[in-house]
Amino acid sequence: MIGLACICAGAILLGRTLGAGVTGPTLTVRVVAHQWWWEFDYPSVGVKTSDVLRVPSATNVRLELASADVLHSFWILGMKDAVELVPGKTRPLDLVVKSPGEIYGNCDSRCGCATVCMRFRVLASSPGSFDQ
Ligand SMILES: [Cu+2]
Repeated sequence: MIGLACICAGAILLGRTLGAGVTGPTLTVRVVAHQWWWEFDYPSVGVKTSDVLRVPSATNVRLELASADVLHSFWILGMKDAVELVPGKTRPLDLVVKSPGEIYGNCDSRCGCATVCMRFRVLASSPGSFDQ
């Protein structure tokens, strides 16, 4: 099941139905929540980052959300509801950041750190800059 969320401030679009001009996923990122950090794995390029999700803007990015240990949740500023992450299950979520910029994200479940230590940033750059 693909999580659904809202459009906020024209910055992000999440959900099953994509906006006009946006095609299917062109980049897949495995997102794994750990106590208490985020792992972002880009298998197509063999790169992993922690606590920073880098994406090209105006591009459909498929996030494969998972938890490595306990119950977490994935939320980005602008999403109506967080996506609950249950250990052992993977949940896909399509993300389109419409324009370059920075958005904050968080885990808002009670995984043991009262959300303070599971913040992350989404850094969107133009597709040309992202490829470099
Ligand atoms: Cu958490």
